[in-house]
Amino acid sequence: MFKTKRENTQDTKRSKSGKTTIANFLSDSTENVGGEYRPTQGVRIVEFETQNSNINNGGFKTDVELWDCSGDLKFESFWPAIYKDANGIVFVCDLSVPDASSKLDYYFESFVNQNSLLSSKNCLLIENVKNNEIRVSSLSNVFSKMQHISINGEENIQKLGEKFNKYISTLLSGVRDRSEQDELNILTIS
Ligand SMILES: Nc1nc2c(ncn2[C@@H]2O[C@H](COP(=O)(O)OP(=O)(O)OP(=O)(O)O)[C@@H](O)[C@H]2O)c(=O)[nH]1
Ligand SMILES: [Mg+2]
Repeated sequence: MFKTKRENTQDTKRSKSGKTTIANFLSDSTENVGGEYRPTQGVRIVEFETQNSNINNGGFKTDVELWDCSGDLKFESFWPAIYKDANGIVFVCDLSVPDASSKLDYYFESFVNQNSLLSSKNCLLIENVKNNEIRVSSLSNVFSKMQHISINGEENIQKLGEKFNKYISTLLSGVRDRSEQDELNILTIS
């Protein structure tokens, strides 16, 4: 979170970790950090094409549908519709917020542990170090072992696109392996 001291009670219920800012950057590569805060109402679907950096994929472009969720628990009833059929989950955190780690654990339990197709291997953690604020929350075991990108909005958000593409490549390989396995299963059954 941003300026903790100035936040009101309503704001502390929200995550404000930078999910929408990052989703906008990934979808159209415009850097607009520090703009006016507009809390996401439930979920917003962003579609874009990414260049695949994995050499095995021959540089093919991949269509990505990114569901940018609100961090506000009042939208929790939306979550099952969000994680259903998801190929991966990207967590965005701001560890300058004291309860960031416990919130992450709760989101992991709610999104990843409820979907049998997901595990921490399909997940990515983006740590948004806004304004170089001090880390006061430490990651639990599951998050400290996860693929991790650390960004400072103003300094290196540009590097995020490249790293995100690598993450998409790993997801794509997993999806392909699963569909090949499904085809084999069908052949075995028939
Ligand atoms: N200075 C700075 N501001 C940022 C950064 N990332 C996000 N912000 C600002 O922080 C506020 C919240 O960012 P959002 O991207 O809307 O946060 P969110 O995680 O989508 O929030 P919810 O939709 O409420 O869950 C906005 O005013 C952003 O402009 C950053 O890296 N640096
Ligand atoms: Mg948002």
